[in-house]
Amino acid sequence: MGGSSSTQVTMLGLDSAGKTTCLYRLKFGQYTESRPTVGFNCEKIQVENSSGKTSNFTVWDVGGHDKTRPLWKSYCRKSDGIIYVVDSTDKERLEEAKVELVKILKAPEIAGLPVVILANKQDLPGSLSGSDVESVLAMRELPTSQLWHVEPTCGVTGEGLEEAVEKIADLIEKKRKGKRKR
Ligand code: G3D
Ligand code: MG
Repeated sequence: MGGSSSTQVTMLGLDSAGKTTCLYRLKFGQYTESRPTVGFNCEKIQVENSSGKTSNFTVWDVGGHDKTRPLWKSYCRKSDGIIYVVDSTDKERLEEAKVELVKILKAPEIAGLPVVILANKQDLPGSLSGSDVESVLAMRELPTSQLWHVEPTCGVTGEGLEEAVEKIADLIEKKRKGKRKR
């Protein structure tokens, strides 16, 4: 652990789930941000923790009519894990988020990557709890080989975000160890 190792994490979710807000809250260690000047929503941030381990986050909006799909898929090929952000207050769009998640996890570029779901906007009244989000997204119906975790978060206060980043790092490590054993 630590040293010069770095992980690539792709953050995905429907627009307005809170990806950008969460990213801006992830300020531990060094924090640099760049917004490509291209005409679609892609952000990259590098986060360095106290032990010098860096995590590179690339963030994309996903959705039914998303023309950038081939692009984010090719990013996922270089990724070690996925963070998938949902708006826990928007019950209708949680259905859409589920459909997209199932598609994403089936894509050959992504199949087998660990995923952490951010059940975001926990501060708002009427938001579904982490375990309710887990049921709506039918996480337990995913293949048993899929590593996943649901973390309740608030992008505004930052609650749950460090835990989520630690969790994705854990799952990535678990996946690597599992591969080595085989
Ligand atoms: P996106 O990058 O996934 O598209 P954004 O989403 O980060 O732009 O967030 C969309 C809106 O949701 C923003 O509000 C943002 O402030 C709000 N938001 C994000 N996370 C949370 C949260 O945890 N709690 C609350 N209450 N709001 C959140 P606006 O009003 O700017 O559209
Ligand atoms: Mg955004």
